[in-house]
Amino acid sequence: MSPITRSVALIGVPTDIGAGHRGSSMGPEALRVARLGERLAKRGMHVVDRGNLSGPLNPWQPPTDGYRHLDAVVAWNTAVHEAIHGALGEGQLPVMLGGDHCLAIGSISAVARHCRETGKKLRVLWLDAHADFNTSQITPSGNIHGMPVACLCGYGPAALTHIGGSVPATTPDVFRQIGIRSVDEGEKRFVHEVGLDIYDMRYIDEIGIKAAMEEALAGVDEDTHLHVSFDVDFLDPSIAPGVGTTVRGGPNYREAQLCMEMIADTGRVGSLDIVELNPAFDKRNQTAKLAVDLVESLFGKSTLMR
Ligand code: NNH
Ligand code: MN
Ligand code: MN
Ligand code: MN
Repeated sequence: MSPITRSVALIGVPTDIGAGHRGSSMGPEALRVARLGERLAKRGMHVVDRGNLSGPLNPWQPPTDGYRHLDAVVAWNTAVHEAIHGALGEGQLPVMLGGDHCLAIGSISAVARHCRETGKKLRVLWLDAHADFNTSQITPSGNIHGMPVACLCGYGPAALTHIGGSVPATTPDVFRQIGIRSVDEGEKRFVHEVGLDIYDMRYIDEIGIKAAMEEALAGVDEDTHLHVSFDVDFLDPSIAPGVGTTVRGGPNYREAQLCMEMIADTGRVGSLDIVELNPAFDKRNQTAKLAVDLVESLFGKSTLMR
């Protein structure tokens, strides 16, 4: 029942191949330096650090046909898909240490495949300042870390939408996006068209994080596999400066902590991405330490005295 007895696999993916700034390739090591593994082990989890996946270096080229580094993004995500699917098959709870958010194409397609094989219902909590629902037609940047949710829903280049076999890997209704406050023009129209369930910061400010999380978690039951895709730029930049794309007006520490605690309370977390952490923008690894602290809450560390 409780994730506390679970075996956790840490899978490092040291690349910034889909991002618009260099440096998220250093994310896995920053999380290790912040003692992610030790902290989860202290919570009673059996932690296996599987080291890092490998893939092509970042050639730092401009976009072609609306995509930057498409071939290399495919290579990294193929490796991610296999590693995450393998860990799930062994009964482990995979924690992907990114890396930029394009890698969620590989991780979530693997989780979706695992859910099809085991008959579980998938729910993805997408914690992010951004909706990541761009396509090559509407992207302002060509950066594929702005496209993973669209790719997972079948909108994207075949080489990415086909990772994991079934196309689309998943559907918009499995997603709940939380903390959103920066969506591009064309992207905004597209998320409305497909009906993505977005708990934007305006909504959270109006109804509060508690009510928003209750809505986002409604319907989660014992047959649900919860995947949390934690883009560290979800957090307000005043507490989390170590990301490439800061957006003001994000959740503060207490809101983020309650969010994580409420997810933990479901007992259904089955996989996690920690992405977009960028030590090149950080000071004294404070953002990695904060991310580790919040991931402890996600795995059951509670401030509750009752
Ligand atoms: N929406 C922008 C783009 O597509 C920025 C995406 N950046 C992110 N996403 N960090 O989470 O280029
Ligand atoms: Mn399998
Ligand atoms: Mn993102
Ligand atoms: Mn983001």
